[in-house]
Amino acid sequence: MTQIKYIDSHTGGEPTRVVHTGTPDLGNGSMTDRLERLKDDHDWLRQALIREPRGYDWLVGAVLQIPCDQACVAGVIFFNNAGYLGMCGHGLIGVVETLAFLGRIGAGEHLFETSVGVVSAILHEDCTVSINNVVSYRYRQQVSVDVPNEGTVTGDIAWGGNWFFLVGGEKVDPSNVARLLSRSRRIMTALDSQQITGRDGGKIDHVELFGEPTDIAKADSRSFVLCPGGEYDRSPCGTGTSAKLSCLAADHKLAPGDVWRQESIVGSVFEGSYQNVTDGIVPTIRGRAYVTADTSCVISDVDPFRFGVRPTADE
Ligand code: PYC
Repeated sequence: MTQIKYIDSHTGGEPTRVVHTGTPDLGNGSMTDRLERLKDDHDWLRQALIREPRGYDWLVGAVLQIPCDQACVAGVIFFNNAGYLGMCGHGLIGVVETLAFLGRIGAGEHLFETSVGVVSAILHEDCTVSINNVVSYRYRQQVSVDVPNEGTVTGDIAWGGNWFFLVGGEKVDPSNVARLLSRSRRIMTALDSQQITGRDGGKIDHVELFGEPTDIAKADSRSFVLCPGGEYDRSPCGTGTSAKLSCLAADHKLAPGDVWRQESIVGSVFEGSYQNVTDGIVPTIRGRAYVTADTSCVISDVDPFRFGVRPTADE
């Protein structure tokens, strides 16, 4: 029998499960090395926590690690139903709230090691969190893809810690979720089959559809984000908002330091801004997480479904 302790939270409606006790030994290497070790030798942890009956398809998991760099408060490895994520914006906001809940950090700036680099986060006095994401950039503009049942769809390819294909002109509304899911999945499959990738062949594993916000007094845009594993982000997506900011910057539609308010399909909002750097922008994303559970889970050797009932299609 194995016992794992984790804290659940949600950031703008999107859940994060942060494992803080009971993680297998992943060594002392970089977060990339430890991610590989988790994937190769201990994927059971991801399966047990994300698959039913303990989890569900849109849940993101995070494992806390002792960082290599003593300037960092923690190392973090993110995963979901399909595998492992380089960075996760809503997830990092959840990690900050979780560490505050555990009494490990207070208000102020904190550094985190991830598999795509060191990112900083500020826990504000009002309990909101700002993350300074990895350098983000638009890789290609106005790329066409042939999508079954639809024809040519044109969008931008941008990096925000994950690879995104960004398409405008959508009606983003909860009443439209079935259609948004079906359309974004078809776009994702078409990108893959037509070998349209990010830089160095990086797989585009997020599709972001944009439309008008519910209320222009509340937000500048509303988005629907399809994640690897076939589910959609309930939050405005931190890495997706970073990718969007890189396109706005490249198009000179948002000045450095100005605020962009990105609304999600469920109506939650992240505030984003950026600073220019040589090879792109450094996005800042601000949102709030709330703890929903403080749990110890039991993985029994005799439970036939201890590692979940089924793999997802993408696993
Ligand atoms: O907030 O960056 C994000 C994210 C990625 C996948 C789900 N959420």
